[in-house]
Amino acid sequence: MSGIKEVIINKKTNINPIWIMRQAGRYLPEFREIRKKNTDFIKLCLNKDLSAEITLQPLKRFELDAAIIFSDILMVPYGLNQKVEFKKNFGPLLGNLNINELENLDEQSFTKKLNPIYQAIDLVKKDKLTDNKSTIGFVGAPWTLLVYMINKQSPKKKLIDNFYQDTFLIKKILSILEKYIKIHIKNQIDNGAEVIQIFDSWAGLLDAKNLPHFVYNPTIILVEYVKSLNVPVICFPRGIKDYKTYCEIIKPDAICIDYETNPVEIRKSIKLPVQGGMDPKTLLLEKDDLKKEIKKYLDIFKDHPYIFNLGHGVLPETDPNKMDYLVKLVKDY
Ligand code: 1CP
Repeated sequence: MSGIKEVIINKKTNINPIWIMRQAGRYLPEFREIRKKNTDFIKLCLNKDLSAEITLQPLKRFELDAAIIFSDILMVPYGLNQKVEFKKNFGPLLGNLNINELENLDEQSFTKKLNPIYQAIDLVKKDKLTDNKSTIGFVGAPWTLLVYMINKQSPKKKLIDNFYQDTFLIKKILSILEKYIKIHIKNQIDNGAEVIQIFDSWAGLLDAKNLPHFVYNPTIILVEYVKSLNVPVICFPRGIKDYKTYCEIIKPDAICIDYETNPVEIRKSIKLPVQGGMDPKTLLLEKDDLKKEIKKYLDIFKDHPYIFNLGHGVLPETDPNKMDYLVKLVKDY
């Protein structure tokens, strides 16, 4: 059994498996080489051979315990026929939503459109590099996808003023997302994904009174669905203030924490296996300071089932040598 599953399923402590969010990506020169020649990001995600190759790139360099498939949470809106493009120096840009089109979706054409992702998972799973490792599939949580689908761009700056206005549309999108995220999860599992991570990157935008409607209720349905398929599920509700309540309500198999969350508090209040936490900016520090911070997380979670990861994606300016140093330190701890 992979280290990741030993922690999640058997609650093992002191083995410290490690994978890193965005481990396949822009900090790697071999990725940038491929990306330069493939300017259309969506097309790149739908190229099964390149997607599999990019997924495996970090495993060739570092002793990581998991492969996370090179894709994007916005492939679901794309599969739902919303226009999605990634503009240079801007980020994702989505097209208008057509409510009639949303009504006329069908399962087969969604799966057909996203099929190269599933083929890439199959390729990754069959590669020797993933022997004894976990192949991780993922989805965006309904709330985070709703944010992109209505906001049509990153809410980094802010949500559009009338974001909540069209309650009919919001309800419709959430019910469609529930159905199609499930299909996307099932397709990934059928093709070899052994763990599912649910990214709720914009959960932190909501205040406590809106969490039940937009985060808790839709996420519980997905978590129960993944569990019913006998696959472990990790949730990452980035930016929420109350991880304890989230865990009590959602009951994921493991919880991924962001870098603004106090790990000592998490260790005290949460019994579930924990993943992540360290600030991605730590990897930009000198090795001595980096080492201190890595040791801090490992010490805090020393008698707790813990998967090492960052508290958000690895930054593009990260030196791959620092990543190497990190992985070796965690392995030798
Ligand atoms: O070359 C480039 O410009 C593309 C950069 C890039 C990459 C490498 C994007 C654009 N997505 C990805 C891959 C990706 N995205 C993975 C691959 C697997 C891995 O982790 O190695 C994963 C899991 C994601 C998930 C994802 N996409 C999230 C959730 C995690 C998070 O970062 O909070 C989100 C929010 C997205 C949307 C997205 N994709 C890309 C961008 C620039 C954004 C927007 C982020 C924002 O709104 O600020």
